[in-house]
Amino acid sequence: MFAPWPGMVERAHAAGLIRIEAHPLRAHGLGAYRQVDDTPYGGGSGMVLRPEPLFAAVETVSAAHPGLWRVMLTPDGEPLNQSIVRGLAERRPGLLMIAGRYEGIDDRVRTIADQELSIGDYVLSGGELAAMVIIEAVARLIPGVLGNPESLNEESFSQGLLEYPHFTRPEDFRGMRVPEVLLSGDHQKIRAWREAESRARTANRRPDLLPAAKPRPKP
Ligand code: JD2
Repeated sequence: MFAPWPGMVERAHAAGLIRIEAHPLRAHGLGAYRQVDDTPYGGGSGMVLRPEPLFAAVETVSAAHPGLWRVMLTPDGEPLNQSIVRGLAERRPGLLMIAGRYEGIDDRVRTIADQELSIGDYVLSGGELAAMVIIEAVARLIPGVLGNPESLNEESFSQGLLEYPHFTRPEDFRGMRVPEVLLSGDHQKIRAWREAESRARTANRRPDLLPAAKPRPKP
């Protein structure tokens, strides 16, 4: 069956581990042309999403699926991070994501949302891709969606650090050798090396993450 989402999300959906529905705003548009946008009060360029279609859509979906946590995607929302993603993944029965379009959304729409999120400091033309980013980040935390759940605890950001470098075969690729410690079989040494690499990489590339990083466990 066709699904506009790739790979893991599609498999999780097919396996019944997650359910995704799309509810086009147009179904709640106004008048013969099912209008969902209008010109901004106070003038200016660009169109603004009207509140009625959005409220109608949210109320319709909420009536069919009571209790969904309402997330609105917006450039001025709280910046998304893995800790927020973990919180979203625990919401039951699930999420209702509000994805607008146009140059803006009528500000009264905020009042219908439980949480306003942004996926980063750049400008998109609408909230749909942001919603898909959240779908993928959340779905992989749902039990059974990922093949190997242990990898979740080790991966990037789960300890607040960037990941250690990974290597696979061959041992020597064009003169670039796999670090000797990884071939040693000494798992305590390997763990220490990975932790040090993780910290060094975070300090070099993302020093902003370090204050929040989990302190090194005492030996
Ligand atoms: C959206 C638009 C206002 C400029 C609905 C943009 C987003 N990280 C992010 N960047 N942009 C968005 C986003 C989300 C929803 C909408 N637009 C266009 N609105 C100013 C452009 C309309 C997130 N999340």
